[in-house]
Amino acid sequence: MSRAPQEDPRQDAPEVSAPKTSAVGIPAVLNSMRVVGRQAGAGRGLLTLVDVNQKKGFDCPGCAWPEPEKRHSAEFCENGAKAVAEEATRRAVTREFFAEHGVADLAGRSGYWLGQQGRITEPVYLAPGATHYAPVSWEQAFDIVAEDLNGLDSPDEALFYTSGRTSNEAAFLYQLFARKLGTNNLPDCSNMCHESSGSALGETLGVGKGSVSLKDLYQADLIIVAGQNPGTNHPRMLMALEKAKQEGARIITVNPLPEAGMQRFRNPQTARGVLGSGTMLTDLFLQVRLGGDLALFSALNRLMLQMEEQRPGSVLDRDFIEEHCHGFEEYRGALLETEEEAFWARVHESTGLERAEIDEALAMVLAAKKVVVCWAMGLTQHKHSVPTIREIVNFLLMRGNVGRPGAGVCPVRGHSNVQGDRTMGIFERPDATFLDALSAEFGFEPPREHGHDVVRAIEAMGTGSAKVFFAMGGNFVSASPDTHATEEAMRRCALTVHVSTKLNRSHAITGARALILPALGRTDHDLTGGAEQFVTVEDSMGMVHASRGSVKPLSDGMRSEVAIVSGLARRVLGADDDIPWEEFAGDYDLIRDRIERVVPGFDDFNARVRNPSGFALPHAPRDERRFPTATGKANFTANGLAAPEIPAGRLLLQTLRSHDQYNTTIYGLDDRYRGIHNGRRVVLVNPQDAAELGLVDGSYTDLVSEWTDGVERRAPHFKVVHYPTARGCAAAYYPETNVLVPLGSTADISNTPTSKSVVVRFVADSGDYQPV
Ligand SMILES: Nc1nc2c(c(=O)[nH]1)N[C@H]1C(S)=C(S)[C@@H](COP(=O)(O)OP(=O)(O)OC[C@H]3O[C@@H](n4cnc5c(=O)[nH]c(N)nc54)[C@H](O)[C@@H]3O)O[C@H]1N2
Ligand SMILES: Nc1nc2c(c(=O)[nH]1)N[C@H]1C(S)=C(S)[C@@H](COP(=O)(O)OP(=O)(O)OC[C@H]3O[C@@H](n4cnc5c(=O)[nH]c(N)nc54)[C@H](O)[C@@H]3O)O[C@H]1N2
Ligand SMILES: [Mo]
Repeated sequence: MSRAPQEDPRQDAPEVSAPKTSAVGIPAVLNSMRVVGRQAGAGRGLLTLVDVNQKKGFDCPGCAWPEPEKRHSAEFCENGAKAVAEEATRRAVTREFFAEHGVADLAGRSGYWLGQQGRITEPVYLAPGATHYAPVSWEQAFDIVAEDLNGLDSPDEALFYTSGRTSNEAAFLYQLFARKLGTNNLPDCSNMCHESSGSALGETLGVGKGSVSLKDLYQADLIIVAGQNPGTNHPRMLMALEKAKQEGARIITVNPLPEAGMQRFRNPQTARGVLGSGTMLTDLFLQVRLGGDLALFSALNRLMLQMEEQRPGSVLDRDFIEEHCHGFEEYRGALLETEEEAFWARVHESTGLERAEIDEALAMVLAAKKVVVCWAMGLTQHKHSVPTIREIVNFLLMRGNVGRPGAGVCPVRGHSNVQGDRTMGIFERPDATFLDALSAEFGFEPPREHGHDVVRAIEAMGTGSAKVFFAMGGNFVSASPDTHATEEAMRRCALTVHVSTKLNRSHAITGARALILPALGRTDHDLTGGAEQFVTVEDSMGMVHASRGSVKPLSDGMRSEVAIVSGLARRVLGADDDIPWEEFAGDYDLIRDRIERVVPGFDDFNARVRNPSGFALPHAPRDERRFPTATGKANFTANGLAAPEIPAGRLLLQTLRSHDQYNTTIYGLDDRYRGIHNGRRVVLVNPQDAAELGLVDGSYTDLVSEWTDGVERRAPHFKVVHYPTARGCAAAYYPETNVLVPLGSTADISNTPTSKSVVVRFVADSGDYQPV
C-alpha cells in the first residue's frame, strides 16, 4: 500500500515560468504515467487505464467528451488518467484515520491533502457534539437518515444534491426516492455549470442539449470555440479538432486567455504529434474581454443583417428562416435599432476587440457553409449568460446552421454523466410530462411545485427552512459560491449526509449530525446483489452507453450508489412502500426497464445498451429539424448589448481551473501550460492593468470582491503574475476564490453563480489564509 502524504503542503509558494504555446505531446503522457504509478501502483494503474473508454470497459470519470466510434487503444488523456488514478488509488481512509483526525483537524486541512488520503472505506457518523467521526453499520446509517427525514414538518425541508458522476440508474432511483418522499428539491452541479446553456437552448431550440455529434465536428467548415479550455478540461476534444482541421475546417478561438491547448496540439497518438511540431489549431484568436461575447456575436449578427440588406439573398438562409423560425423580423428590428456609432463604441468597450478583428471573423463565417459553436464555463457563468447563448443561437439560425450535418450548437458538458443525470430527472423544475410519466409508472402523485436549485438551497439552509442536506457525490461546500455563507448555511442543518468516494471539505463543515457513506466509483467492479452489474451514462453529445468497473474495491464496506439509494429508500419509506427497491438493487436491468417506460428515447434500453457503442438519444432539432418550443419553431430572440461593468481601479476576475485539478479535487500544485508551478494562490493580471494599479509582478495582494450587499469578501495572499490576459480582466483558481463570489450574484434566468465575472479590488496582503 502506498503511503499517504503526512504533510499538508501550503499552497503559497508558486513559481512562474513562461506560458506554453502547445499542449499534450510526450510530457503529458509521462505525467499521466507518473500520477497513476504513484496512486495505484504500476500494475493496478495500467490495468485500469487499459479499460478507460473502451467498449467493454468503463466510462472515464473525467469529462463528458464522447468516445469516437473507432477507439484508440489508449482512449484517455493525461487528465483522464489522473481522474482514474485518483479513484483507483490504493490509499485508504480507515477508522484509525478518523480516530486520529477530528473534524476540526479536517476543517483546517487543504482540499488537496484531504483528497490525497485515499478512498473512504466504511460508513462513518459524527454524533451531536462529537469531535470525531466513528464507524457505523450501513443499517445504523440508514436509521439515522430515516429518523431525521421522517421527523421533518415537510419533505421540502430536505435537499438532495447530485454531482455529475452519478450513473443513470442511480440518478433515476435517487430522484424517484426524493419525489416519493414528496419534494422536488434536487439541486445539482448543473445549476453552477451549464444551466445557462440549458435555459437558452430550451427556449430557442426546444431541447436544452447540444445538437451535434462528433461526425458533425469532422464535417464542419468553421468551428468557433468560445469560453472553453479543452487542452486542460476536455483534452480528447483536441483530437477531434485536429481531425476536423485535417478535413479542412478552420477554427476561431474566443477567450480572454491565450490557452496553450487551442494554439498548437501535439497528438501523442500520432508520429507527427510526438516527433513533429503538431497541428496549429486556431486560425483566428479573438482575445475578448470577460463577458464580451454577447457584444461580439451581436456585432457579427448585425453585420450579417446589414450585408443581407445591401445584397438580398447573399447572407441569410431565407428558406430555413421562413420555414423553421419564429421572431426573425422583431429580432432584426431590435438589433439594427441602435445607431451605428453608439453600437460600435459599445461593442469595442465590451469586447476590447478592434473592428478589423471582427471583420476578419465575419469573413471566415461567411466563407463557411457549416458552422459549429462550442462553449463551456466562459460563457455560462456571467450575469448575461442566457442572452449570450441565445445570441449564439441567432447567429447559427441566420444561416441555417442548426439541424444539418456539420453544423450546430455544442455546449461541452463537464462531469462525465451530468447530462444523463438531468435526462433521468435530476432537476428542481421537472416538466409536467416527466412527472406524469413517473406518476403513471409508479402509481403515486409526485410533487408539482418547483424545488430549490443550488443557490436557493443555500439560502434555505441559511434561514433554517431546510434542515437535512443529502449529497450524492460532489463537494458542495467548496464548489458553491460565497464559501463563508455556504459554510454557515451547512452548519445550521440538523443533518448533513455525503455519499462520497474521497474526503473533501464538505465532510468537515457539518450540520449537528453528519454521515459519510462510501460509494463505489466508476472504475470499481460492482457485484451488488451477487452478480456483476454495469451502469449507463450519457455523454455530451447524447450518446448512451454502458460502463463496467474492473478494479476490485478497496473494501467490502463500500456500496454502489444504486444499493445506497435503494437501501435508504426502503428504510425511509417503510416496508409498505410498493416500489421494489430491493429488486432494483439486485438487478440493474430492472431499473433500466423502468427508465425505458418513463423517459422518452430509451426504447429497448436493455438490448440497445448492450451494443458496444451504445445508442444516440433522439434530438428533434438535429434529427428532423423539428423545434419543440413554445412556438413550435426555432425562436429568434432580442438580447440587447449588456456586458459587465468594471468600476475604475477594479478588475473583473474569472475563477477557473488549473491543469492539475478536477473541480475541487486538486491533483497537484502545477498549471503546466500557464507556467505556474508549486502553488495555486496566484492572480493573473494584464501587465498594463498591473502598472496602472501598482501591482508588481511577484508581489502579494489580497483580493476583495465588491457587491451591492456591502459584505466584505476577502481572499488573502495571492501572488501577482503578469500574464497576457485581456485588459481589465484577471484570473485566479477555483475553489480558492469561491469565497469572493457573492451568493446573490447570479445569471439572469438560469440563476447560475457568476463565477467568471467578479469585480475585485486589490488591497495590501494580510499574509495568512485558511487552506481551501
Ligand atoms: N481536467 C479537468 N477536466 C475537467 C474539469 C476539471 O476541473 N479538470 N471540470 C469539468 C467540468 S465540471 C466542467 S464544467 C468543464 C469546464 O471546462 P472549461 O469551461 O474549459 O473550464 P474553466 O477552467 O472554467 O475555463 C473556462 C475557459 O473560459 C475562458 N473564459 C472565461 N470567461 C470568459 C468569457 O467571458 N468569454 C470567453 N470567450 N471566454 C471566457 C477562460 O479563460 C478559460 O479558458 O471541464 C470538465 N473537465
Ligand atoms: N468559482 C467557481 N466555482 C465553481 C465553478 C467555477 O468555474 N468557478 N465551476 C462549477 C462547476 S462547472 C461544477 S460542475 C461544480 C462542481 O461541483 P461538484 O460536482 O459538487 O464538485 P466536485 O469537485 O466535482 O466533487 C468532488 C467530490 O465528488 C466525490 N466523488 C467523486 N466521484 C464520485 C462517485 O463516483 N460517486 C460519489 N458518490 N462521489 C464521488 C468525491 O468525494 C470528491 O471529493 O463546481 C462549480 N463551482
Ligand atoms: Mo461543470
